[in-house]
Amino acid sequence: MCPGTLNIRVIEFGQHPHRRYNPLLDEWVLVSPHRTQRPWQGQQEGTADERPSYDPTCYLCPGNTRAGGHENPTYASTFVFRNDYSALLGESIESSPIANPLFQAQPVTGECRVICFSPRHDLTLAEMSNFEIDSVVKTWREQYSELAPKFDWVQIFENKGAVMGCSNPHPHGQIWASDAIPTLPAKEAESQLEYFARTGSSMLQDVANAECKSGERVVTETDHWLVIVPFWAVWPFETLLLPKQSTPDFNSMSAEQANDLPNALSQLLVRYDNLFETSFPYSMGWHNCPGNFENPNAWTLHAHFYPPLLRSATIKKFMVGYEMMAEPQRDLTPEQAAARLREVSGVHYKQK
Ligand code: H2U
Ligand code: ZN
Repeated sequence: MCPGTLNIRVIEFGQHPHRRYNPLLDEWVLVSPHRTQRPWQGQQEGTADERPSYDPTCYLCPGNTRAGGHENPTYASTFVFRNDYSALLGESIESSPIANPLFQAQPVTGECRVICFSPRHDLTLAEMSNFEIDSVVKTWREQYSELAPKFDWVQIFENKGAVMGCSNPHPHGQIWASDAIPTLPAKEAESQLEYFARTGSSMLQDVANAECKSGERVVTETDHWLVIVPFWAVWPFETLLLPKQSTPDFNSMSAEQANDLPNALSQLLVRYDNLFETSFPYSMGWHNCPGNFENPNAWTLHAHFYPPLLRSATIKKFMVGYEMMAEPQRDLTPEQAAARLREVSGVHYKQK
């Protein structure tokens, strides 16, 4: 190299360690693509997944008695009940005076519910028909309509798979509605408001437009929905489901968007299962616009999917060490993850 020549190299995403910015949470993630080849001799998760369509010992199957003593009806589609062990309660209590600002506490009230997605103990959303998934979407929307006027935050979510701490394999999700906006949605609110104030458009609408155009992080798209591995994804096969045309929440969603949603969910979840030919574990959740939000146009309805699996049905990503002490880190790039998910079949492996 001649003296005085600058040795400038730009980041190659698939090769160089780099950090990426998450504008929703105002956080950074370390990407280390050169590390994907390292050996693994640690924990292996189990994959067995044979279940009967009805389990007499399951707390969630139709007609069975739950842990709290209540009897489930012989439901035929979805079934919602108040969580027998709710993390949030309805009783409102007074705030105690703050003696020391280093030790603050505040009261919180709310309501927790459980949604059974199907009477069938052996199904998962990934294996349900679009018609069956539509019942789940309708239930989510009804629950949101009922709870959103009463609570500032309605968190609809699903923990799937024992590896995610799911307590029961019967297909189900949960709702935790609270009068306080929890930490992560509060950050998203602040970021989206700030972005709208600065640019005059919704952050996730701009993300959807850019991702549709480039296509490199798109997993699948339908007429009205887009599934991407976000540029700033932390989990190996993390995805973001968002409408192509921004809408703040389930109530404001168009009929076309609602009708098309089961299709988008199915396409993503079938691909997840096909990736390692296993019932793919994840935590997913909907982020609807909070109640009394000062600018609903700034907020885009979206769902996050955080699956822990990394390299096979038995090898998961651990968020430990550097992740706990410094910041999240990933090996596989989001572009590589999206390509892997795009390449797998859209037909569920069990149907082949
Ligand atoms: P998971 O989504 O993590 O599996 O949690 C299931 C919820 O179902 C859990 O919050 C509730 C638990 O309190 N549950 C009942 O309300 N009644 C029961 O009989 C079993 C589980
Ligand atoms: Zn069951």
